[in-house]
Amino acid sequence: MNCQLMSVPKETTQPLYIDERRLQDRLRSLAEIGATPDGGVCRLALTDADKNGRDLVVRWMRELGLDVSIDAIGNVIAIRRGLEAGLPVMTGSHIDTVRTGGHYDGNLGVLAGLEVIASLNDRAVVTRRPLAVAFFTNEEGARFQPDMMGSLVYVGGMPLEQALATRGIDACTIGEELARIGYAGSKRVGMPAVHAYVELHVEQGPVLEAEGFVIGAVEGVQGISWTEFGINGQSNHAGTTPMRLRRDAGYVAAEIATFARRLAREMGGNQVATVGSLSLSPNLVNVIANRATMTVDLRNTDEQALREAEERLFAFARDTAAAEGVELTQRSLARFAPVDFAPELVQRIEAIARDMDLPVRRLPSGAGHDAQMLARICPACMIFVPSAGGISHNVKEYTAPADLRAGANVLLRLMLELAE
Ligand code: HGY
Ligand code: MN
Ligand code: MN
Repeated sequence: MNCQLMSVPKETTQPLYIDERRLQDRLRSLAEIGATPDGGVCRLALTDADKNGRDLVVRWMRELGLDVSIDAIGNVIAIRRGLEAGLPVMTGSHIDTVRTGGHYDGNLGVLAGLEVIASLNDRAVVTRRPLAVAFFTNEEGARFQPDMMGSLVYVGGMPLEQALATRGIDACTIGEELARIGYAGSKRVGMPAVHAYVELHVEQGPVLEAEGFVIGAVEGVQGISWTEFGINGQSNHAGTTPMRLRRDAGYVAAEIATFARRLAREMGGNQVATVGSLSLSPNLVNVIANRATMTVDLRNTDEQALREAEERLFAFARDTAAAEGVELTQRSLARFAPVDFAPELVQRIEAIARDMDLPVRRLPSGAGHDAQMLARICPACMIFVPSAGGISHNVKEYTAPADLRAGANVLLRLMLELAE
């Protein structure tokens, strides 16, 4: 990093570090919004809890002297001016959570970004390029699908009107909810364009902890395929209906769910399959279900293998439904091919970590992230820190303070490098 380019007063030629207590304080304060009795967080996208979380983070952004703008899909982009105008170096993530969310998924990336800004403010460091800290709307995709929706619209991967018209699992639309919580921004989506994007995130998996690494230099994100199946059979009496006369939607849903599991096991490699939601109607002990609605989440780092998994699942669902005499409908909720991050940035993450004596390894991301969308418009990368027990999307999600500090310091260094 070339100091004379930064108007850095003499006393700050020491290396810069983040203030971990301030970062921890912000993580704790944000986690109080939407806090659940079991110690977790529930801030589903565009709910009142999400609004309250947004308001708090926007307040912090303004207190840090950032120029805050809200775009038409509710993404919030906060800019710190540089010595020169031009495209900013951006960091960020999301602050919406799943229903059983923890304190770190998404939140760490946004608040570590604010901590980078605060650390630069403390030392009156002004970078050559502008810096930006963003949080994107509906990264989780739990209430409205697909996931990573705000960043997908930001990079032009989904038309704004289509996103605004998207109806969630509770029948509200994105557009209605953005207006209701006051985050239907006026700024055109996709502004500003970005020089480079760096996202700090918890790994949400077991690898770093199991192998004793502190930093993950993420090579890319695996492919994602979300499908919703609708199964229409015939309700009938559980006691009087002979097995040969049944058109049992519940049975077909159960067969599809166990097939998905067997398929992932049989394909091996990085193939994973999840049935995360399944509802039956009328959902009564003595009535054969006439309706089932379920989702299947398939992922693989290899696009070809993911397509094979989809084809086999869809064929099995069709055949099983036909054999049971029920009607099958299917709808894609999300479909993203695997994404590679910028190799030169992955290398910089490794080099910075090594320079700071932090054990680092490369790995793919099992989870989807906003960074995979930003990679469509600029060089993008991700820094991972360990998740205790590999747990996430679970109230027990935890990352040790030393690891949070390490990740945020690597983020600070890389952003300073990219901003010069
Ligand atoms: O589903 C995902 O991978 C992310 O948490 N939205
Ligand atoms: Mn996340
Ligand atoms: Mn998540």
